[in-house]
Amino acid sequence: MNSIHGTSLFLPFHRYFIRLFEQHLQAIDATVFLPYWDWSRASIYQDPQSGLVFSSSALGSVTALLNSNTGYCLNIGDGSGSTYQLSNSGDSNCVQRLGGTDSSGFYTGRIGGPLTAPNVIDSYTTSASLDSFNTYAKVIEYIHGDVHVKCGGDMSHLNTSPKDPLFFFHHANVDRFWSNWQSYDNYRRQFAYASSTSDKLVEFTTVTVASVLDHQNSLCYSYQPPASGFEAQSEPAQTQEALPEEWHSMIFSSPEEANDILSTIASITQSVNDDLAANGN
Ligand SMILES: [Cu+2]
Repeated sequence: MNSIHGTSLFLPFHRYFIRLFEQHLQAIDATVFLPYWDWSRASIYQDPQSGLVFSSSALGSVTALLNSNTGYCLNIGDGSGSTYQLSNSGDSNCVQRLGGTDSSGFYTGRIGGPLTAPNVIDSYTTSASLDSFNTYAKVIEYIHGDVHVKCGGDMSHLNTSPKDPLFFFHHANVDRFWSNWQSYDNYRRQFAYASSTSDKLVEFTTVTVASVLDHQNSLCYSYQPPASGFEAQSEPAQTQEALPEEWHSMIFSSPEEANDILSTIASITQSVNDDLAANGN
C-alpha cells in the first residue's frame, strides 16, 4: 500500500481501481455507473448527514447505528427500502463508519474543511504553483486524506477504507478533480506524470500508468458536471487542520516535502482569500 500512497502512483492507481470496481458493477447491471460524491459542494450546501448519500436508502448514515447484538455496524440501502449490513469476507467484523464522532467535522457541515470549497478546489486546478503533476498530486492526496479521517471508522484508516462503499464515491471525486486539472491545460497536462509512464500500477501488475492518463479514450468514461443548483460558490479558505500522523507520514516522504506542500497550500489559501477580498466579498 505504501508504494501507492505518497508516490506518483496515488492518482493513476486509484483511477484504475475505481474503474475496475465500476466494471464489476456493470457486469451485473450494464446501466450502472459509479457516482462521484462531491464533498466540496456537499460541505457548503447541506448538512452532510441529511444529504442523499447518507440516507438509509443509499450509503447509510454518517455514523453506523449501534445494535446491541452487532455493535456499530454500517447498514446500506438498495434504493427499494431494504437495507443490508455490510460484513467483510476477510474477517468477522462489520463495516464501521463513525463520522459523527468528530465534532469539528460532519456536524458543523464541513467534510473536508473550508479548504475544499469549490472555489478553492478550482484554484488548485488553475494555480501556477500546482502546475507540476507531483505538487498537484501531493496537495490533492493531502486534502483527500482529511475526507477519509472525517468519515471515521473504516474509512479513516488506510488498510480498511475500501470496505466502506463510500470509498469509491470519494475516490471518484478525487479522480474527477484530477481530470479537471488535466483538461485545464490538455496539451501539457493530459500525459503529465512525475515518473516513468511505463511504471505498473503495483497490484495491477500488467497495467501501466500510461494506459490510464487519458480516461476518456483509454478507460471509456467521463464525468458529468454537477447538477444545476449545485454551482460553485465562493467561500473563504481556511487553514487545514493537521492530518493524523498515520496519514501525514504516509503522504510525505520527508519533513522538507511536508513543509513545501503545506506552505504551497497556505499560499494558495491566502491568494483565494485575497481574491475574495478584492472582489468585495
Ligand atoms: Cu483514499
